[in-house]
Amino acid sequence: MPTDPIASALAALLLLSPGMTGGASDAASALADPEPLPALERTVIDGNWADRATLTGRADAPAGKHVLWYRDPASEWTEALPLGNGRLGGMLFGGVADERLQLNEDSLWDGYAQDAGNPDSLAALPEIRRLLFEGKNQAAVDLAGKTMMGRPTRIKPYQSLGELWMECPGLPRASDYRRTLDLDTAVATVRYAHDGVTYSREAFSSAPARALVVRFTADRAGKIDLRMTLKREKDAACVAHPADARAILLRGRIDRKDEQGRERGLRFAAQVTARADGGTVTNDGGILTVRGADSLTLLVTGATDYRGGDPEKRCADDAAGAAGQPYEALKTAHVADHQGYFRRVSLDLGSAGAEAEALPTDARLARVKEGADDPGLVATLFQYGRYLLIGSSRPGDLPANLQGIWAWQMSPPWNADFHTNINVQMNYWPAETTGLAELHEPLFDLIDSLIAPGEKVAKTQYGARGWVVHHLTDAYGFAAPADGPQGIWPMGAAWLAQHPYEHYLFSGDRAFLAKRAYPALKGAARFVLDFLVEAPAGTPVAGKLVTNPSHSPENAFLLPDGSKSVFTYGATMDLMIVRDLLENCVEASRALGTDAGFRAECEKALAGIAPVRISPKTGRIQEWIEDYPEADRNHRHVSHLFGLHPGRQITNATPELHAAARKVLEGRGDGGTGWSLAWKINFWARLHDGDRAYTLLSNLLKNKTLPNLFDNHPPFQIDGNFGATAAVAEMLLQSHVRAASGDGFELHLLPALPSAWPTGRVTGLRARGGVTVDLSWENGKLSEARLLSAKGGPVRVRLGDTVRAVTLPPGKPLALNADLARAAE
Ligand code: FUC
Repeated sequence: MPTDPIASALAALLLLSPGMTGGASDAASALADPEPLPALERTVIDGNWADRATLTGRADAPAGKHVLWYRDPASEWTEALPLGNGRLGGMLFGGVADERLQLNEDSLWDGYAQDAGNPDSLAALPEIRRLLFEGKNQAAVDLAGKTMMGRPTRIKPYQSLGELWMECPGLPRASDYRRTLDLDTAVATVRYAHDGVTYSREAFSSAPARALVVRFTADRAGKIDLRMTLKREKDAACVAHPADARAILLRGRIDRKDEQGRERGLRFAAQVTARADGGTVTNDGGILTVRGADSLTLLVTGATDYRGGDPEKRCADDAAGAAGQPYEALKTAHVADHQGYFRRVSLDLGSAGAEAEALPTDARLARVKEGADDPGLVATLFQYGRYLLIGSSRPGDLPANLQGIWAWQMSPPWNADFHTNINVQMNYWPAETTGLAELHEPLFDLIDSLIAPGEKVAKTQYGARGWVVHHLTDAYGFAAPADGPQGIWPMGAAWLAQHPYEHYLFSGDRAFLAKRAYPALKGAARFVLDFLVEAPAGTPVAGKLVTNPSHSPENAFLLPDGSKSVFTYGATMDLMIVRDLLENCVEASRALGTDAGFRAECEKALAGIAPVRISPKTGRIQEWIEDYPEADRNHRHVSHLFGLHPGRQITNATPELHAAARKVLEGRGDGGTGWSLAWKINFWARLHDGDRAYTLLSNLLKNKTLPNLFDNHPPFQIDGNFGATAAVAEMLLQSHVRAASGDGFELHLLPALPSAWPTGRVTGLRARGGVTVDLSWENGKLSEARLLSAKGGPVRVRLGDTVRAVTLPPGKPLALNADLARAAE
């Protein structure tokens, strides 16, 4: 008989209930285990994790092009591997003796809908504006702080759903351990050997099955033994499922009351259903024990009542749906669904050699940190951003938040919210260009859901038409200024509205433009038109239209008396966002042949907006109307280059601004936080400087990438992943410039190809105007471009200084050679 308490408890159970499968109540009485179960001894959930098994031996590299893999289980959350079906997320640690699957559901947000607009704002606004125009910034901050902040001033966080903790007591040691995540299949695996038996595990989060699936197998019968329970730091308890002997249920409700003392917290649930082949499954008050199984499939479901319904019923229904299919069918459907998105784009940037490519991902990353190039790893990072968007943003779900859907805390950094002064937008930069346009939809839904609450705040706080959002929002329509004075940034809606318009530019979908994009644009523009004011005499832009109050996201400047301020009027970013928005409104209303009066209003404002200013001292685009020195020269936000990216005001056609933008970037330097670096790579790509873009991309990989390739702001923040993916696409293909004639776009091929990628190939990139582009190049020169447009039509194609007008046949690829001439068929 084994002597340790777990093993003896398991052995006792085996003796007491031979051959029993799934008799929960019998099992409960049979499991007379006086010892505390080690799986329950872990009471503290934190970012770290220790697998108690001792590992020996060295596993071989797995097959596959874009596979993350490791020779150890994760010991920190940012080493675990993310799985997601858009809604249901899991972080798999891959332990041998102790396994952890941390769970998320995308709607599990603390808080509730409330009208946070501050009614004191409207009366104070004229005075705040006067103070700012007169340079009395601190007095303006004080007054705005008292009158403009939302009520409440803070939102509540997105939270972890819970954790599935598993324990495999018979596995104190293992050899040849390996865990992997194949981006092409979206399946994670764990494999190791012990005592002559090879154990394997596979896990994925399936969109078709609405469930996370974890499968345990061994190459010898009867070898699967484990216990498991669901945990959550607060507001929930795990019980035996009342209706399913082989399931455990985490039931919870967020403890949140409104001012009247009414319970407003979401209800939520997670369910784990065990399906064993052979052996026994017993269920003891929230602990499932599997003993002697040949194989085991766990179906993990999760739900909240954010969209109504009963979460426990939803979990049970989803589990029942998944349980009706054999494991292989679940896996096949999942892989097909994932690949339907993932395989639209392929990328090959060259290789650092077979030896480097055979290293585990963490070792490859370490090699890059030491200065080595690894184009294969860059391609994997690019694809990882796409993988993460497929995993965190499916139609019908909430958009990817600051951590996608993956967050282990009850209060993650920055609430894992939707930050609207760069971050949530950055999440969606790769959506259109890398062939994932449908995954943009959750952002459009969020935008639609913000219009009504945004209209209330626009009216209450500014007496304006239209809708406004400030620097962040949550899942409940928060639209007022939050946190502190940096939250008084009424440009969130104006920026967000760029996204549905871009979707139209890429898709050409006029019905979408009319129904979804135009209403969002028009409402955001109405707010802006009412918010703009004329700068008074005595200011550098007297008589011109400016925003007020205003600030350049999160950056401070030094006033002549040496004091610091964040508050001003007409910050450059505001003016660029406003211009972008109004120009998009003009284009959209023309395309729809509608709203001539409103169009004229936009055009009039466009003619009056204060111009972007270039500092006579530094030659840089000024961040503010006055040429203030910035308080932090390397500040992470480079807001005053909005017009370079994601806007399209600064191009080759504006050489002075182009040069002044470059000077801004030189000034800010080649470092930065994760997303900041990602943004700068996009900027350098738009400046057509591939080598500089590559330097920053290398810096991102070296300094801001965690072992599981999550971007490290720090801490982990997913926008840097999405921004990096978008940037690589932007280095290979751009289409934001309008063709010189007609209303088509210029497809700029390899606009920022770095010398580090002399030979490569990309397929499936998307350009505005609905064109799919495949490119191959050798020795830094284009070999062939293939352009495919469903509708066909004229486009301009640019390669360096060569520009050719071509007409694409509908639905048939057109191949161009290195001279942009039609390639021989
Ligand atoms: C922006 C940044 C912060 C952080 C936060 C979530 O406001 O300035 O650095 O990334 O978003």
